[in-house]
Amino acid sequence: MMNSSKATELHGDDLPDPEEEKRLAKAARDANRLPELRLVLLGWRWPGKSLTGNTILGREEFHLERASEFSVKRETEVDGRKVTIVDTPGWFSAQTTPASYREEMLRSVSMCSPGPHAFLLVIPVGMFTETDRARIEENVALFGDDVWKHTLVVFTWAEVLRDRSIERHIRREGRELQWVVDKCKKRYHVINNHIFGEHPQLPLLMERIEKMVAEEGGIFRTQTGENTPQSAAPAKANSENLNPNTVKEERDLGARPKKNCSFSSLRAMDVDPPQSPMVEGVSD
Ligand SMILES: Nc1nc2c(ncn2[C@@H]2O[C@H](COP(=O)(O)OP(=O)(O)OP(=O)(O)O)[C@@H](O)[C@H]2O)c(=O)[nH]1
Ligand SMILES: [Mg+2]
Repeated sequence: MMNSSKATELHGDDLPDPEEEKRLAKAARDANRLPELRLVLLGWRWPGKSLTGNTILGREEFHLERASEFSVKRETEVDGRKVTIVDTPGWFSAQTTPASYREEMLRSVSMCSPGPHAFLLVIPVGMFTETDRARIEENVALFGDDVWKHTLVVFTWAEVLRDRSIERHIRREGRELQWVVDKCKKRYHVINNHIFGEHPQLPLLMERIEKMVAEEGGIFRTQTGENTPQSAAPAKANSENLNPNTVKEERDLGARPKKNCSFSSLRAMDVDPPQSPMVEGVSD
């Protein structure tokens, strides 16, 4: 048992005052607070990008159960400020991303001019393979090297964790997932998409994004300084001719969690066509 003199030592003046620490942390949060937030959702097919967008916006803005070919922008006021989210077409696990999808992914940047505060790389909690890592590397690389500084992993399917911590999950999944987390400078956030509405998980995510913006000295900008797509040139020339409409979707749903679904209506109601003059406006 601790004797009284030891106890006095531990509560002495040398130790930080917890109240003071809380006050400083709040001051840092307030200093980082941004008047608006622009976010781009990235990821493979079906990890919950759209649902994550809805969770953040607190409204059913993005349609689920549809594989979108286009980037879709939605914005609404959350906690007293404008939050803009661009949802992008998910890439495939079993093949190189079609050129039209790459162009759409890149277009997401100009859809939230002058540039996103963060890319949210959506990864479901679950098995994570070398192919998953390689596809992430290949697709995120479309935005240039700097993109990693502005990317935060958002883990979905949080319920799969049960009592396990996300740190333990990352360790257990091994070096492939650790590679991704390290590329993002260990910036990650677990989101529970079953919790809709006010919940500390959202302010916490916003704070993490704001901290990242503060640490990286601003928003993401393309290397040319303009937020226009740099190049949608394919990694492999023969992928140019892939037509997403003819892709055998079920075969390509290599990403977990797998789920059978109908992709018959690829042209969702909520898409912004690439040529739309409304790219900067809300399309509703
Ligand atoms: N249980 C659970 N289901 C989720 C979670 N996130 C998404 N889902 C479900 O997974 C399915 C796919 O979610 P979406 O948000 O449409 O996924 P997506 O990444 O936008 O999919 P694509 O646009 O087709 O690439 C839907 O049925 C969601 O309800 C989650 O965290 N937990
Ligand atoms: Mg979606």
